Amino acid sequence: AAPVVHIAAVNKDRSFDDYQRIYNTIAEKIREEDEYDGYIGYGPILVRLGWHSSGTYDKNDNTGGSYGGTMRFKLEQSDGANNGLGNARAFMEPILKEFPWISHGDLYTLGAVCAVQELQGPKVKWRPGRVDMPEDTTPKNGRLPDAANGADYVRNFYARLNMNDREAVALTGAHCLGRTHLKNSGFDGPWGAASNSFTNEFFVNLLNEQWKLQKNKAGNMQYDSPKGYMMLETDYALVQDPAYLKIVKEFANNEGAFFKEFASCFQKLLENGIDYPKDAPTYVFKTLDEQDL
Ligand code: HIF
Repeated sequence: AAPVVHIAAVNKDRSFDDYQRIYNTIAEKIREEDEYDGYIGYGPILVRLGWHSSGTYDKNDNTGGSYGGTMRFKLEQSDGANNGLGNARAFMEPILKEFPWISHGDLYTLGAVCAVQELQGPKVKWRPGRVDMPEDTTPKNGRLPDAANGADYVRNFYARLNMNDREAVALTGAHCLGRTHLKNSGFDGPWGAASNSFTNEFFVNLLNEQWKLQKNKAGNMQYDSPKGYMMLETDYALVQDPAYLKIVKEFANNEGAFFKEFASCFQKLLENGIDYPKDAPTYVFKTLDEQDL
């Protein structure tokens, strides 16, 4: 079969200001509802919603990905890897009511970009044009990654998303945000101390903490440190593999290099499988701080 083609549909009636308005509405709601998940707030789970909407992509046939907004269907929501994302979708519901013209794919990816930026991460370029597709285009469950795996699995998984080693390591730095929850994934604990601030702490902790592989309360294996931090086996794989380790050391020592690489491969992750016409606009949103809001 011919590969699937997803062409961004640029809505000529909408301008940068319309999307910045949605960005601001999401950012203000993150700031307002700061008590969520033990005062971590909604930023991290919005990053997870945006990436899980995109992470079904398969470069071999161009199926999956964020374009069709199929995360709005039960089939995709019921993938075990998406446990807990109901909270993020519920967060987005009033935003969709207020801006019914935006597609689910555009909204969920814009939410992830907003969260990264509002949590002091790098500016991530964003482009509109995803179109809600019918239910029968929903990818089958099982395309999102399983954390109980080592470096070979990680490399193969990211290759399906068209990501090389440097991109795979940079993306994983997003695990500075948020935490694992026993009731969602069967893992337990945060990756570091500053769970709602986007930094290179993930790489620093990976190199500097005393990690011990042990069974958690749910019977799953994870690395734990005396400070109460955790690493998934797929995270720890980045120090076990020599090619990955070199990049982890670079990002631990150079936050600017991490931010630069993350900004470009996170945009790529959110846009996988979409063809943008030459005249499609690219937006860089202002943070609330930059607007004195
Ligand atoms: Fe995660 N990730 N991720 N992840 N993730 C979890 C939580 C978050 C993987 C597993 C898990 C990426 C890649 C991978 C975030 C962002 C990104 C959880 C815990 C698991 C198990 C969920 C829960 O229990 O609530 C695996 C196996 C990955 C590939 C190897 C991305 C790069 C790091 C692509 C990415 O951006 C964020 C943010 C969270 C925190 C969510 C929260 O509710 O706090």
